Amino acid sequence: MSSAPRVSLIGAPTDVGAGVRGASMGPEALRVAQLQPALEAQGCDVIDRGNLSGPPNPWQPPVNGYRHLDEVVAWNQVVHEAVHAELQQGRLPLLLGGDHCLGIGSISAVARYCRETGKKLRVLWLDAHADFNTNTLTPTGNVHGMPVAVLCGHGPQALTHLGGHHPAIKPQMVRQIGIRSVDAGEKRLVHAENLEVFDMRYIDEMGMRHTMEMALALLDAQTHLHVSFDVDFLDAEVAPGVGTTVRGGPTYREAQLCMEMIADTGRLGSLDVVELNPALDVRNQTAEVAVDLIASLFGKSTLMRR
Ligand code: B3U
Ligand code: MN
Ligand code: MN
Repeated sequence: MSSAPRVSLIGAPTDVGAGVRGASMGPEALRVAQLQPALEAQGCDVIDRGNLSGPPNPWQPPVNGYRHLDEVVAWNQVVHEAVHAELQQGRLPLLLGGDHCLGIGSISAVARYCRETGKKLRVLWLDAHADFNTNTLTPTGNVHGMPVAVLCGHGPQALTHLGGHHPAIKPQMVRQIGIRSVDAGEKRLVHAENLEVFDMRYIDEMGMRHTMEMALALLDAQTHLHVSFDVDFLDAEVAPGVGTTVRGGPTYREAQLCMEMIADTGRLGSLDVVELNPALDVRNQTAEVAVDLIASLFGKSTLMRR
């Protein structure tokens, strides 16, 4: 990284998009795991903006295939404005989720900023899930299973038009890594939209190094790289503190290499860390692993000089 970025931590303590409660405690768990000092050790200037506020989780069943749509919209509106404001100030927004529905507000803001500044957007979606459901495809109605589809234009108008541009992004801007759980209808949409997915089989066969070379190909000086890090990307043995664990994810070492190779591009412009669920964690270990990985994403390396 040429110069250490100026990072703004933005807490979004909600689980309105999730099927299991507890991701609302994620921001504080990351702070307790010393996220800010870990970033400062990499030379970052860090401001913690504290937590955004929004409606409580009403814990209701889905309506028209969406659970808590009004609350999801409200949270994403505040996230959108907060993320956009940081980018406009030349800072790197680090969204502390909260569940992954918040990627809608965050990435629509990044996309808007890229349109305003003529940058090219590349989104890396690190996740066990494709998050490409719609209200007719979803088995649960949980909006955290839908953010990529919404960003690509499939969803309710209140979410798809959040940044004033529809669709917010094109599927070609996205690379998904670590995927190992996709619902049947969702899988058809992934193929129909030509979403580029490096699933666990691909990583098993080709290795993380080759996977990341592919996912990071064709970046240039004009590229803004957004990383949306769903903590359930990691193997459940390393990261038990998430609501929807899926066996067979990247190991700690594979995840480290993934983060280091992203750092080496020098193009990281914004980050979401979502789905951390302290209610399911063991002595905050998942938060600590996430902080270790975020340090690598910001350039921490054992021997190489920065
Ligand atoms: N695909 C399932 C499960 C799921 C997606 N994202 C998470 N879980 N975290 C769904 O509900 O859409
Ligand atoms: Mn996700
Ligand atoms: Mn997930």
